[in-house]
Amino acid sequence: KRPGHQCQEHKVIIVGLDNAGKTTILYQFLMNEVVHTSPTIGSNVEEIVVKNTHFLMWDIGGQESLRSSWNTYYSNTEFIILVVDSIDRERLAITKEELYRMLAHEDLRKAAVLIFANKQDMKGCMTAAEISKYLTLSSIKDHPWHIQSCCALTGEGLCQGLEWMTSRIGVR
Ligand code: G3D
Ligand code: MG
Repeated sequence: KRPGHQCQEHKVIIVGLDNAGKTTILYQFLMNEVVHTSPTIGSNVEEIVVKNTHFLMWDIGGQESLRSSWNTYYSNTEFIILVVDSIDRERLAITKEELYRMLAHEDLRKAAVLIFANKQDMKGCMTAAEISKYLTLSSIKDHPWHIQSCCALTGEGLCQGLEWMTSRIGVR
C-alpha cells in the first residue's frame, strides 16, 4: 500500500421487506471464502472486503414499523442492495413503492442500486425479468442499477452481485 493511502470504505445499505432474505445474504457474504471480513462492528453492520474493496454493510430491518426510519441510515450511502422475495407477489407493490421513495431521497441521489431477486429456488417464483418489468427498472435513469437473481440459501448469484458493485467503484 502506498504511504498515506487511505483505505476507503464504501457504505452499503441492505433494504427490503421483512423475510426477503437480507440477513441470510449478509451471512452468506461473511461465510464466503473469497470474501474476507473483519469482526462484527454492530449487530447489523459488517465489513466485507472484496478484492481490496471495503464495503460497510448495514442490514436494515424491513418490518413496516421500521421502514419509516430507513432514511436515518441514508447519509453517505454509495450502494443500496434491495432484496426481493421472488415468491412474494402480493408485496412486490410495497417494494416498488419503497424503491421509488428511496430513489427520490436527496441523501441517496448518488447511490447505485443492486436488486437481488432472491429465493430463485422456490417453485413458481418470479424471474428477475418479471421483477424488473414490474418494478419498471428500465425507467430509472438517474441511478445506476442492476438486477441479479440469486438464492441466498446456497449463495448462488451473490458473487455476481458483488462483482457488479466493485465494477461501479470509481465510475461516476
Ligand atoms: P430478512 O432478514 O430480510 O427479514 P431472512 O430475511 O434473511 O431472515 O430470511 C427470511 C427467511 O427466508 C428465512 O427462513 C430464510 O432462511 C429464508 N430464505 C432466505 N433466502 C432464501 C432463499 O434464497 N431461498 C429460500 N427458499 N429461502 C430463503 P426461516 O424459515 O429461517 O424464517
Ligand atoms: Mg433480517
